[in-house]
Amino acid sequence: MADDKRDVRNPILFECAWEVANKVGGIYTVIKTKVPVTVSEFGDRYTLIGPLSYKTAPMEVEAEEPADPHVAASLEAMRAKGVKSLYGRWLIEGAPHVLLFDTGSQYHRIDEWKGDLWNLAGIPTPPNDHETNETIVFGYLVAWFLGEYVARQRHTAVIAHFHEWQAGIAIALSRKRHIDVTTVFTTHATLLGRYLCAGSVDFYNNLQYFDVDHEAGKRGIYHRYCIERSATHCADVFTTVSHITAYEAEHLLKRKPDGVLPNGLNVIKFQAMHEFQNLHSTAKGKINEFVRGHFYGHMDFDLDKTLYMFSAGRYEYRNKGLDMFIESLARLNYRLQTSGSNITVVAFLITPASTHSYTIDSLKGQAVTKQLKDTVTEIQNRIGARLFDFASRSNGDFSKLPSPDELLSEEDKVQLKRRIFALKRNSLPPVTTHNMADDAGDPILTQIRRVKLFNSSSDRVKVVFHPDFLNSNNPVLGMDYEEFVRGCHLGVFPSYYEPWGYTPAECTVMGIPSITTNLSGFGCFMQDMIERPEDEGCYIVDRRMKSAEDSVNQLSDYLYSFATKSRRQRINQRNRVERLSPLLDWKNLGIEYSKARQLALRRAYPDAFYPGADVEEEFDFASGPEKLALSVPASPRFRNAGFATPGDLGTLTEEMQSLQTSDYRGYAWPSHQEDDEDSY
Ligand code: U2F
Ligand code: UDP
Ligand code: G6P
Repeated sequence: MADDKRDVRNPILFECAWEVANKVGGIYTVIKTKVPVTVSEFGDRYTLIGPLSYKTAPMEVEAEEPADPHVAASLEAMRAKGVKSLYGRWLIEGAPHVLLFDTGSQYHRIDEWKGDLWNLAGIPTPPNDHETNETIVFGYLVAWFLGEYVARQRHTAVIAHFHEWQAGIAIALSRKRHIDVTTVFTTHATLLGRYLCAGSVDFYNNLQYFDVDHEAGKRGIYHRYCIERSATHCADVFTTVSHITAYEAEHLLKRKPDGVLPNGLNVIKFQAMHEFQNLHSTAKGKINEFVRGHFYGHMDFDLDKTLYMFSAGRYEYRNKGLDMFIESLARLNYRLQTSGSNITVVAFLITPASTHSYTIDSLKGQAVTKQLKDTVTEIQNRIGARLFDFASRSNGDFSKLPSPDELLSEEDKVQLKRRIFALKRNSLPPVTTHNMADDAGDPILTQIRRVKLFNSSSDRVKVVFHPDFLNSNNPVLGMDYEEFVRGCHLGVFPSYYEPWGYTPAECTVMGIPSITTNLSGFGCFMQDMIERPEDEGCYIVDRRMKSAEDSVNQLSDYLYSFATKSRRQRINQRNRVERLSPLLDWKNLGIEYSKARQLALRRAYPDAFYPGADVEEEFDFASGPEKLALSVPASPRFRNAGFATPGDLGTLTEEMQSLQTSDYRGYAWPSHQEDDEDSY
């Protein structure tokens, strides 16, 4: 229940997620990278709330006493009832306040709380779903804390922002218990969307026809779905990370999101404009070394005419479009072969699968090339010593200079021959670097076998499947992911289900061109923001209106035209891509979060915002986080003449200008526009 006496001008913000100081997946990246802009807006009025993991917390958090006496008193009251928590600073850029609850300290109350959840919200919970049990205990602790806090601190408005269903229980509880906070719920995908897409359904054409309860029940996730749906409906403001997920949420969670909060990154600006080009060149050198080792005995291609393409992410074969990538590589191979091209493409697939460590062959490849390199260095040193000796004893007589034969000793030749001999092998360079747990059934390997991309000499497209995330300590391809991306020429992410997709966004800020689809949040975002994304090195495959066959052809065309670019064109394209970075910078995207919070305040405390109220002037949305500086050269052509933030696409801004609290009117799905209007 809103207490109208609360001051809405400098609100307190609690942001709550399962991945606060606890890395599981993409939400951690979202929250961690967003902290600096949120801290610059809220300062000490900002606290993140997450679960306490005794394993990782000591590395992530420095304990501290709360400066806010109401937080201290609330935690003390909870401690008296046995709740364990850790309050301190999260040791990341921005050093925000963080509050972590130990769910284990209250696990004994799980049955009581499950009963309460059933009575309050009709949400059933099975006994053995550990993740849901954790979610319930965590949700009850967060709601308990919020209740304690607002009972003590009665003068300032409190915004509680929650991410994903795992943090969602506290939203329903806050509403049912009339806790005087205003809530925002952001979903980064929908549970049903993930499950349905991973199967083989025609997801997007059937979105409005799914019997959601039945589908959730069939997959054993009805209770989780209920939690997600209750958070969606109980929140004052409901948002997602992209328009495509907004559309999905509208149909699967049955509430139109109020707006879209795109994911940003912390964009690092180098002192020298072209530093990222130099980084590309150095990192490519390291990939070259790996390739020499992996393809030992078959290095019949010129590394100066070799392009590195890659796809990376969690192993969701169909959702991440790995099926489409491999098929397009086969077509690219054929086209490069028939056109007599001298270009070689090495395509990397970086996605974790179950393995039994590296193959002997891939370790051997790196070892024999390293030995060759060491031998060459030794011989080089010996030649240098001999040359120096000859020259210093020549006494000015040029005829005393040695012939090449005298410089390379017989022993050197034998040693070199031995190393070269070790490079011989009878088998083709392997497709994978690891021994797979399920070699025969693995979807990537099965598809590679089907299209026969076996790394033979005549193949212009070679494939390397690295079934693990990258790490600079690895003995094979020992590079960090970021360095690897910088060294590549093109990232390929033809996703079918991708609420946002950080991988192509990361490519963009590193100045590496990438391919995505119009079914990924990021792809749609770029399409909305730039007039001709493909001219800027941001290629978008149409997987919405085209058949799978046509999409594969479009992807192959993109790959082929990229492979036929000159070095100068590639350098130019990297410059263009890098210039798009401000679009993805939290400094510009953070404002969407501000707008969502403002809307939440308006909905909870409408009287504070009536036209003419003194507070009205204070809320000048234009003075939010720094906007995109449009001193950027004429190209890229940003779509919006004014501020290029997604809010201008008609989401939260529109909502607030009209001072209405009706639902979001985002983009209608082209083919279903009329149906949408009928049903809503
Ligand atoms: C989305 O990426 P996420 O990293 O959140 O995707 P996942 O790591 O798959 O997590 C999705 C949820 O599913 C849960 C997990 C998360 O809450 O706990 N989950 C599970 O139940 N079982 C599993 O085996 C694995 C995960 C999104 F997909 C990206 O496009 C966005 O870029 C990202 C950030 O917005 O959010
Ligand atoms: N990534 C990584 N190491 C790798 C490959 C990928 O850390 O070897 C990271 C990558 O930087 C990105 C994340 O994995 O941040 C994948 O995020 P995305 O949003 O593309 O997909 P999600 O897995 O969240 O669905
Ligand atoms: C960067 C470097 C150049 C190098 C180029 C290679 O731009 O600054 O010195 O020639 O990368 O580009 P490529 O696309 O062939 O890897």
